[in-house]
Amino acid sequence: MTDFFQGMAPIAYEGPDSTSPLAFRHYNPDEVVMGKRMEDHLRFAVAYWHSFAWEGGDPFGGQTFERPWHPQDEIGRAKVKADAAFELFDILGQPYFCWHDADIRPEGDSFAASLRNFETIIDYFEEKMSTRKTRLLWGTANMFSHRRWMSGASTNPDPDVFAYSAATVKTCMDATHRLNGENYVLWGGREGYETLLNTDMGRELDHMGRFLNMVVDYKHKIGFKGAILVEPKPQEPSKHQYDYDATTCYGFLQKYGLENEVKLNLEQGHAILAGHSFEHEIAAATALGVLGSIDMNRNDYQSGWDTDQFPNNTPEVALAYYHILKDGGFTSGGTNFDAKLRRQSLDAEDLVAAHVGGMDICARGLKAAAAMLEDGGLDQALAARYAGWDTPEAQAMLQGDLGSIFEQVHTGKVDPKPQSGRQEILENYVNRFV
Ligand SMILES: [Mn+2]
Repeated sequence: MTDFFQGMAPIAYEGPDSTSPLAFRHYNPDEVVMGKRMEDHLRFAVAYWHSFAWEGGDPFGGQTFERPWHPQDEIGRAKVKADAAFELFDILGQPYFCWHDADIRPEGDSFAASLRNFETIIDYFEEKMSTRKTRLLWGTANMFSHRRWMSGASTNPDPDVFAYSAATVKTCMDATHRLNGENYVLWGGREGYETLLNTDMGRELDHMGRFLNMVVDYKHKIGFKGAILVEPKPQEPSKHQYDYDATTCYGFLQKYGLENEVKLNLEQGHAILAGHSFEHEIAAATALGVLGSIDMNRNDYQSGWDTDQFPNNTPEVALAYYHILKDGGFTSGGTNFDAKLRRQSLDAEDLVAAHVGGMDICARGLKAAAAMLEDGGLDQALAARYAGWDTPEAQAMLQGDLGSIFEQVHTGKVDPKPQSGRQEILENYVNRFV
């Protein structure tokens, strides 16, 4: 036990009228929404990196947080950090957590020394998880922070770094498998480039494709049943990231024969950086059959960089879950809070309140999304808008060719009559639910 959270009690559901700053007003794990418990729909995870590894630095200043596990360079303090993390999990009652190797263990002076530290903490997690409901949503490798990754991991021009990346991912997949993780994620931290003047893009993409094939082969070799997920992001830290957005990733997966093996972990903030909305990315992934999991957060709409704030916008979140529910909901995936405190939010209470608020916003969004689906208004509007395609003539056209279609149009049998897209009416409809 640490005294970091000072014995804070587990957060309770008190209903929408509660005025307590630390109570759930909407997240009621056992409440049934569209035939499924809310906890089983949302599948919340706490992200170790933002909540326990990040020290409050930004590009202009260093650490603002002072935690009992600082400095993070020693295995004893890594265990104190783990103690505090599981205390937060007990307070929130969320079912999952997620980590990078570098979040949970101190870096050693060799690959083998880092691995010993990592395995010590994995043992420690295993012991803690054996007496709790907390499970692992996914594990991943941090292949972007240490200077060895400055020119990329699997796309590095140096084959020694490719080798180091492969060995690192193997250890993280082994640990994820051991902890019964439900997915394994690869975010291409520095898989991209700063300038084409020193970059052979075609060769780097081929290496990244080969690397991901090795990951999939290893998953099958060890019998890992979870999903392999890649996470799109358009820029930052590299000027040009290869995994730009959902459709770019899908094209990459298809080129390297992985579209049936790998799915996507989509993030609200990354969608915004790519010039998309979150629901666009989710709808694109569901249309392509590759929705895996989500990293829930929000970006600042003015600053233009990845601010990783906790979500607080019900309409945005509702439309995201609308597309997730429409796709049948999560299978192995879940809602991971890839979100961090503001650097002035120093207190343990801030960390709890941030998650409580985020979970509540997601619960509100989920309930609104379910209500819209059950009402069916948006589906009816879509069916009406595309009704012309239900005729035998329209279906036959799809089997025809340009010449036969030309004959229909040229003889005057086809005469388009523009119809309203009804956008404002549909926006007003959504506003009834959010
Ligand atoms: Mn993320």
